[in-house]
Amino acid sequence: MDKLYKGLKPSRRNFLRGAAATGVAAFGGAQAARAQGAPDPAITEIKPWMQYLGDGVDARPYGMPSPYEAHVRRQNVEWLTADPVSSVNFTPLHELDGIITPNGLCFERHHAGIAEVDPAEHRLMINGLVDRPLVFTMEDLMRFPRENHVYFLECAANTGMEWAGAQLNGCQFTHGMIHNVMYTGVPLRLVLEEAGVRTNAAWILPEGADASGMTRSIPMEKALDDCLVAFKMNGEALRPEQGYPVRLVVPGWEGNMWVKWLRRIEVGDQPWHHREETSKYTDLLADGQARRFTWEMDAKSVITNPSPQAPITHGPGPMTLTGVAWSGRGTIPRVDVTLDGGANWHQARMSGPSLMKSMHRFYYDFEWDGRPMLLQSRAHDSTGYVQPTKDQLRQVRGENSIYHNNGIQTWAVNENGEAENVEIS
Ligand SMILES: Nc1nc2c(c(=O)[nH]1)N[C@H]1C(S)=C(S)[C@@H](COP(=O)(O)O)O[C@H]1N2
Ligand SMILES: [Mo]
Repeated sequence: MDKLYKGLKPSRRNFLRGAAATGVAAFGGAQAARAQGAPDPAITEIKPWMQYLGDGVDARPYGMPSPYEAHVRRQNVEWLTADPVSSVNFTPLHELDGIITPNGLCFERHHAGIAEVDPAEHRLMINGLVDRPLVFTMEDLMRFPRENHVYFLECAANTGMEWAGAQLNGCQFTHGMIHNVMYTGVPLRLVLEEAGVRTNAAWILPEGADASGMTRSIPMEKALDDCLVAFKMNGEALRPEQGYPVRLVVPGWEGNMWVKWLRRIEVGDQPWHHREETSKYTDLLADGQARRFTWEMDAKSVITNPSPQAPITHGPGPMTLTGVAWSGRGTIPRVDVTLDGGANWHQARMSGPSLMKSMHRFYYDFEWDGRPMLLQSRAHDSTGYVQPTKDQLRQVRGENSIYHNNGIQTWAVNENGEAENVEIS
């Protein structure tokens, strides 16, 4: 026992309480204090798993989470769409920490379901305004110099249901159309250079191999900048849900452009309005005009714990609040947090890698007095942009829009620690 706890430093919690900063007390705060009164069966009893030999190394060739983590899963909202084949499910943000989304929990958005592609039968074709139209096998693609980058992918419709007011009770549903993954892939620039882009080429039209054959026009400037033709996510092959064997990565831009099951890239001199999805991804303003080409994802943040699906269960005292922040324009040097609906703001503690166009993790450590709270977070990105309130957004964009809602989210926490999605002005 002694040995187990020896390495532990006095914690901030015990320091605040003035408790003896050694041994068990330093380890578990209130929990450990309780255990000192009555014997804790979790310590005194011999548990079943101490009495049998466990699975050997041949039993789990592809590891899965503990059965006790079965509640950690993607979820869809049935009434949202007519059919699960053209629909969306949501990343359980409130169950995650750090900045990387595990592959099996990355939200999915399909227009025609998941294509099950045989990589040996898959090709990527480059045609249009190029000197040499080319067809690549997967093996050909992997011979290019490849790179690793962590990027978030956010659907432009993320938080769209919240335009008119607080609706869905949980950050999984209000903010879960996002994932953050390390991609391994070839810079699109290298693939385009191989084909020889003509001087009058200004746009590309990537196309998917799924039944929706999804296409999106992307300006050449972006294609040559930081786009990737990616075949790995978090070290392993892309999952079928995410476009196996190859997808386009369009850092910082709306998820719709990240074409999955990428089979063709046409090079042209203007956007393909008649063929692509762009018409749907516009933001209708109050005066009937629509914002077009709103590709970049604005800075945004959300508190993931506590939140409606993750109430405070431990009562008043020291606690850590956490959340995520991201910007399609750079990094997130700073996040502010308020416990009282914006009367007082506190600078959050950032922890983990701060990477361009990637999710950032923030924490705020405080003593909860047990009184109701109105929690909000406000992201600042590296361009100096500050996340607006929902009302500020509505003043500029009206109420018709669904896309690009990056307004500040509020959770009302009651004295029992339960959280609810609310809106305050
Ligand atoms: N081929 C193809 N690519 C696609 C889609 C699709 O239905 N088919 N959906 C797009 C949309 S709208 C989004 S938000 C992202 C979702 O990526 P994900 O499923 O990895 O979360 O993929 C985009 N790429
Ligand atoms: Mo999307």
